[in-house]
Amino acid sequence: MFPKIDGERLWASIQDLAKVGAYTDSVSGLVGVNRLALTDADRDGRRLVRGWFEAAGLEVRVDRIGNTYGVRRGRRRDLARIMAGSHIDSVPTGGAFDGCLGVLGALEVVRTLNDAGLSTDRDLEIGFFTDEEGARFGTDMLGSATACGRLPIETAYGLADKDGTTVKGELERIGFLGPAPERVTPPAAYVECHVEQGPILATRGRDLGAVVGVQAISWYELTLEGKSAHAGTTPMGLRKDAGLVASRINVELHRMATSGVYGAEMRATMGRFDPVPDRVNIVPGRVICTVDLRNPDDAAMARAEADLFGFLKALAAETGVAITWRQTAQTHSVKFSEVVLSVITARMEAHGLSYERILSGAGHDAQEFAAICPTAMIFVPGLYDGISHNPREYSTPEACARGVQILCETMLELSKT
Ligand code: HGY
Ligand code: MN
Ligand code: MN
Repeated sequence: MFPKIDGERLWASIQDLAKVGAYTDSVSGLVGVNRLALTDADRDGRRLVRGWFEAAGLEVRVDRIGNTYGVRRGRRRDLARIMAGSHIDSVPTGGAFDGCLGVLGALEVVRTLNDAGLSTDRDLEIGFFTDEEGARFGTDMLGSATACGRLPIETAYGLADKDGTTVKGELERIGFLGPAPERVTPPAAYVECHVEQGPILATRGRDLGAVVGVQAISWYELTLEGKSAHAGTTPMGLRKDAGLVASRINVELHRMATSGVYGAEMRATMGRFDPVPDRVNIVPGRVICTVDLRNPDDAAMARAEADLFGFLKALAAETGVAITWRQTAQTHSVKFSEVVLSVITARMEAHGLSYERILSGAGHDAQEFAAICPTAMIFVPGLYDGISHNPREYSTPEACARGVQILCETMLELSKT
């Protein structure tokens, strides 16, 4: 018999956390969430959730990269623990669910076990990881990649935002540069509950998703150096227009992604496009822009990158605009554990829930844990085509409760010895 999670308490926690960093979106008029990593809003969200961890009787620690964990002791401390978590930092135009459902869902599991007076064989450890989004310091899964050993902490500390402010400086400023070592010992298993952030589950009428893995991700920052010039007096043939070159790169990205040459699932995005001097009557002399490539197939990703580099070199030679680039994030495609997935799907079937085995289009902290322990994820469908990284992000109280009930039961099953 499994305890029933309290869906209303879960929903209330999600809504309470969403108030931290709430903003009214200038485009949609909707209230969204802006808790960009290591800002004051992120600090306030961290303090709130850490307080909830403490109130739930967890042994709380903050590590050297700001990851924050809470441990609920089991009977057999000699055994490896079961972990669950996600992130509470957001993109600047975020919603209430991305990451938060996984952290507050894990907290709801603890609260439920406390209410039921249930103990477990293994320790349960929940947590939130620093800067999963990468939207400020330029690389995603920063905290969990450091915890699991993909990113050296000195590299993480040295990353800086557009203003040159470093990760380390911000951790110190907000009081979340903790003393605990950043590397984790491998847990027995890691499970994460997350909104799907896409249209598949809702379109197919599925209650939940059993996430089989994550596609490859590759981010680049490009610097285009042309020549700023008078928009009225400079003949078209004499220009070195960095803005035009950036636009041609964006068109090429779209052509590549829709060509089918790199597989039907390839996605490419130029999310950042910063022209300088950014004035109506000046030909942009410089543009800093970004490229976000996604592909479920590592080999196809590598081909796309090589072809893109070839395009950039030829474009520079043709236009006289210098193009340099640096990779800011790279994660290969990840397969999750069939053992953990079998527990997740067994619990879904026990509840008569419909589900889809689904590959994640978005990156997640779980993909870092997949490198060190058996890992899998539970997806909860979103409304409005599952839109995310947008204030319209929404899932229902019922769907969130279903996902967290399966998280609870999966953790309890995995905790058994
Ligand atoms: O970019 C991603 O896939 C994630 O939201 N950080
Ligand atoms: Mn997320
Ligand atoms: Mn996200």
